Formats: sequence, structure tokens, C-alpha cells
Amino acid sequence: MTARNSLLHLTSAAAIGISLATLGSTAQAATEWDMPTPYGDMTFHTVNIREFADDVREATDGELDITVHSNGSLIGHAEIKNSVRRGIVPIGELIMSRLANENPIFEVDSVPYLASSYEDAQTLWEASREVIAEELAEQQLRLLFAVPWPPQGIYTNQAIESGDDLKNLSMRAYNTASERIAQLFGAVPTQVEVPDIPTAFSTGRVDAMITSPATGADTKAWDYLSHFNHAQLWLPKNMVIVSEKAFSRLDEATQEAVLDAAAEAETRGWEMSRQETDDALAVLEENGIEVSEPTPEFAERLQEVGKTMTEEWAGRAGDQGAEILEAYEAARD
Ligand code: PCA
Repeated sequence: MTARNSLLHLTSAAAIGISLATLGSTAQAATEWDMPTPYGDMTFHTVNIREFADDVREATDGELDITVHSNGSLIGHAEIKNSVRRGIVPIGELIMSRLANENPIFEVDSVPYLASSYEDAQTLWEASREVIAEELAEQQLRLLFAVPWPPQGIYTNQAIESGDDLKNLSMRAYNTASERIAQLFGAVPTQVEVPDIPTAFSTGRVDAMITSPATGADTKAWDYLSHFNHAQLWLPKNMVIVSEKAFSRLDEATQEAVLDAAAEAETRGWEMSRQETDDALAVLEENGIEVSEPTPEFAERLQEVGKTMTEEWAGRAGDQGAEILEAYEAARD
């Protein structure tokens, strides 16, 4: 199911806190968790996370009640990770590559053409998951699950014949990789969060963007753009993290329910993402966006840029990066 075609789930602006539920004659404290997420209710990631919360609630008979606050409504994307780390909220979602400034291994999924199919993205995830989870564990954060966005492409207002067509465009970006690729094409990158995309275009702050068919459809890209180049650069992942402190306060059965629901959410999310790629491309076309593959000339430039960025990343990511690449190449052979 995509939320795009269904009624929006609207959450009330719930206050943060723990409420006491009285069950029968014994007063028992049900744990309530507020969970900030950066993307809107139409986004398949949000739909998947709400299902995760429902699964946990059901498996624990309401003992753990997770309220999802989507669209950056409780905490903005930039603050979600530190809010979980500081215990302001117990759990949250963010895009993994947002942590690239802490450690380049968090952006291994945003290196152009390193893994640009679902199959390769899955292999890369298997090769990188442990190192990434360990890195988070050092900050008392537990990685619960990660789900990729559909492959990233480029939205513009004219067909892209060659890389030169991107020169001087003001290009909306969301992580260091999307910034860097814009720079390498001579465009000017500007960081804009998804909820701010429509305003950024309507006020003329940006005139092109790098993102997925999913986010283009969710933000109604056809209102301000005409072309989508399905360049399939990379599949960046969102991850759900929980603070180890909050997790360790749960009893064993509840911990298990969370881990089981997380494993299911990961499997389901990858499936939803694949399906979303086809669905969202169709939505773009239905609404008049011209969808095309890169021309041979543009494809060649993209490959070159990908090679440059792979080298740059490997240089930054040191031994940990080399370990991931080695495991990835070995699994692909
Ligand atoms: N949507 C998010 C991240 C990648 C994607 O497809 C965004 O555009 O910010």
C-alpha cells in the first residue's frame, strides 16, 4: 500500500512524556515512546514505521506504545540523531548519510554507481551493517533497521543531453554526496529538507534537484519541474536508531518484540521500496513529468564522476572503508 492513495494518517501533536495506564486492579506503567521521523505521511518509509509501531504495540499488548511524529514535526531532521543520543527521545529515524561528517562509512550507500541496483545495495548493506552498527554502539545507539530509498536521479526543467546542461543550475541536495555531484557538474548545491522542497522551488531558491522518484512524487515535482533523469546513482538508506539506555529499560520480552518487529520492518521496507520505484515513476509520468534514462554522453560523464567520488570516498574512509569494500567485492564475486 502506498499512503499516497489512501487517507493520511494524522497524528495529534502529542505531548512528550510517560503516562500511566491502569490495567485491572494492578497499576502498571505502559511505556510510551515518542518517535520523530523526518519525512511526510505519504512516504513509504513513514508507512513502514507506523506498521512497525503497530506491530510492537500488538506484540506487547500495549506495554510499549510508540507514537510516530512524522515530517520533522517533533524534531527537525538535523537534530534527530543527537536527540536520541541525549535521551530527549528514545527512538528516531534519519537518513544514514547525514552522519557522513562524523564518519564517511555512514555514506557508503551514497557513492555513485558503487551499488545502484537493489541487489547490490543489499549486498553492500550486508557488507557494511556490522561496522556501522558498531560505530553507533560507541555512542550508546542501537541500530534497529535500515531501508533504502529508490535509486536517485535528477529532476530538471529541461532534458539533459550532456553534463553541461547542469552547469550553473541551483541544485537542491540533501547529503554531502548529492552536494559533491552537483559541484562536479558545475552546479551550485543547496541543502533543502524534503518538507521545504515546494517552497524552495516556488521562491526560486533552487531549479533542479537530486532525489528519488518517491520524493519527487511525494512533493508533487510536476508543479515546478518537467523532467526526471532516472540516472540510478545510488540507493541511500534511512535508519531507525534507539538509545541503548531506553532499550535496556525494557523487559526482555519487550526487547525481543522490538527486535522482531524491526527485522520484519527491514524486510518489508526493502520490498516496499522496490514497489515504490515502479509506482512513483508511473505517478510522475501520469502527471506529465518526462522520465528518461541518461543519454550515452551523459552516462559516460556520470560514470567518470562516480569514479572520482568513489576514490574520494575510499581516501576518506580509511581502514574501515577498505574493510567494507573488500567484503562487498568478495560477496559480489
Ligand atoms: N528522498 C530523500 C532522501 C533520498 C530520497 O529519495 C530526500 O530527497 O531528501
